Amino acid sequence: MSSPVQYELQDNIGVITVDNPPVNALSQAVRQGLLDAITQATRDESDAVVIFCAGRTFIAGADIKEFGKPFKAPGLPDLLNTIEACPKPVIAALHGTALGGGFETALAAHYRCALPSAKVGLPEVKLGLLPGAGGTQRTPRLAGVKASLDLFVSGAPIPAGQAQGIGLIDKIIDGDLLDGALAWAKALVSENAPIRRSSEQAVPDYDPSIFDEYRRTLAKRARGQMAPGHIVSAVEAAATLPFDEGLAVERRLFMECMQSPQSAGMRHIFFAERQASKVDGLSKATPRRPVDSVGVIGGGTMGGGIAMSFANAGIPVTMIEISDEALQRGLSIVERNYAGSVKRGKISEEKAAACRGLISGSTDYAALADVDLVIEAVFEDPDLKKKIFTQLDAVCKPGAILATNTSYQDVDAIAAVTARPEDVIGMHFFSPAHIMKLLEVVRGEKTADDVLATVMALAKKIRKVAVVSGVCYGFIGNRMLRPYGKTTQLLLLEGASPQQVDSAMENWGMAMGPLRVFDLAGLDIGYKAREALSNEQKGDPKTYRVPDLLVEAGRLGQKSGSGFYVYDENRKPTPDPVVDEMIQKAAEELGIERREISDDEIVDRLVSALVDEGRKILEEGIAQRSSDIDVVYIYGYGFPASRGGPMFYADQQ
Ligand code: 3H9
Repeated sequence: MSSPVQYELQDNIGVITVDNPPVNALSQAVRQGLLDAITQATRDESDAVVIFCAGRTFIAGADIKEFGKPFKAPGLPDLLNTIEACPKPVIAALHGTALGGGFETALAAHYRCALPSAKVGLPEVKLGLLPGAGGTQRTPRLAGVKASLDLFVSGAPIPAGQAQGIGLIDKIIDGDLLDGALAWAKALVSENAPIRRSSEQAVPDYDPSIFDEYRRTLAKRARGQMAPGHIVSAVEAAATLPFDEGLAVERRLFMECMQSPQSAGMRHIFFAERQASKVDGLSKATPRRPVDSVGVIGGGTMGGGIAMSFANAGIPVTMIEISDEALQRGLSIVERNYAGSVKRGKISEEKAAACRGLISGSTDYAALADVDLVIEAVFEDPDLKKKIFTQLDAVCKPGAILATNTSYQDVDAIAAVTARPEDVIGMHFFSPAHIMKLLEVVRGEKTADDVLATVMALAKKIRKVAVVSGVCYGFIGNRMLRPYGKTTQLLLLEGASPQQVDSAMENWGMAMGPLRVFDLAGLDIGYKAREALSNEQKGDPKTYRVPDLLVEAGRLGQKSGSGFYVYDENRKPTPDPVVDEMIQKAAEELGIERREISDDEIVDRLVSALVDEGRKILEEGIAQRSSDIDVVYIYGYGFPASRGGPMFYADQQ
């Protein structure tokens, strides 16, 4: 089998080319190939060595598929020490995304150049890891302690220009990368430029209190996570120990992370997210319809967020509302959101203006005659939705995709009011839609394959993580939320307080406890939905007695200043003894004897409620695969990524 690493001499420069599609990950064969090539370059007549990659990117990291499998030499840290020890200048030439072990390879080279479009980063923290091939020891020696901590703790890649500004890249090359790198290598040789090993440099001065400062911040921000704290310790070792000793500390901390269930969960999610974009039985060759313009019906919070998601990807949007007044209100929400993003430094003023300029409005459905995709985002009234789809069927051009953003309703029933059910699909966004990454794509019974393929590809373009769901009440996410919510209510009646339930779940890792979520969403929403149901559909009255009492007392959640908690003007929740009394009284009336409930029992029963429903969803074929359910809960419901999602967690248990 031919090696994924080639070596050749070009005008006395040894060129090492890594060619391991799709992202040049450092598989065992690549590591071995790099070792062989650098050994050859050390011995031959080359004056300098360039490490370059074929394809769309420089090395994007260690091969994550090899993690958790038996180790095969050469190890990456040893390989990088060998590269750094090379007696001839080694130049790394970067394009695409040089990430993790890939960027660590570049840091072991003596000089680094990059295309202006390249990005570099150490994203290991997103896999529950820390840079484990010398990255935590070499980066601080080049960029200082603070910049390194920021890079490792956020895991976010930075553009080559910014990396140059902090000393991680030496030269930006415009034009052809390999030509530029070869010319620079020759210039370095003719100048007799020194061999600059990052391991031999001293860490620039820093304030020693920085480590405790980061530990304090991370204890709150990354509660319960192992990798961020270990990153701080590894950088502290870089700053205080000789290179070899620091490297040993990094190795120990990396292995602890690697063997932790947290990293296993996060690695599972990495692959689950990519797997979710694949639709079983749909060939890659399925044609896609062009989507160059979009209509959004409804200018509420949801409609506005959806419009922004498309505008942010450069796709023009027409927003439809029933009156000029409602339209202006919708457009001004969009305006406010963009202004907020500019203020928080998330986007530049120019970019915000350009995106805002892509969103226009109308009160006339005729404005949708030429759009390629329409998304209906009005409130959850099945009759209203059907009326809208009848109108869309009348005005939209043939081949336009007609999508509903419903959270619960029957997509097939909506499609049935049109003469083109094959063009109808569900696109369930999560609020705020311009920020939340999850998109449930609901495949109706008659949805055409090319419509599904188009929407899945479009999701990627608007930077969403898409998961396919079949039609059922609440699809994957909200359907699982029902037993979770019901179990929460039972726990209250049986003896837990709202704050105990919330803090048990938050300490376990949920972004927000269930009662704070209910208060945020508004208790009146569930109340109204229940009004439309028969007693049989509503189920056991114990599972909704307390929220009903709260709504009837005018406590609708955050929007009315009180719900399960009372809220101050900053929306800070405080427990309310009135609610405790209400729960106690309801328990007495329902004949429930209250008892002490442990935090473990709370977590166990709530997670089991999710998992049991998830299992049914899988059995019924609503979800394609168990990992899709995990993706829905991580990206849409604040489930901790370090637990790998409810189904992965259940498997681990
Ligand atoms: C590390 O380096 C540890 C070291 O510090 C220490 C070691 C001792 N391995 O995302 P895409 C696959 S930890 C294996 O759709 P894009 C991916 O599964 C690593 N496979 O493309 C997918 O496969 P498929 C640190 C990988 O263009 C295909 O490539 N590095 C890896 O949207 C395309 O991926 C990272 O964490 C990998 N490392 O984005 C970087 N990476 O087609 C992780 C990707 O079968 N990678 N695949 O579904 C990324 O962030 C993105 O993939 C990247 C490209 C930005 C590179």
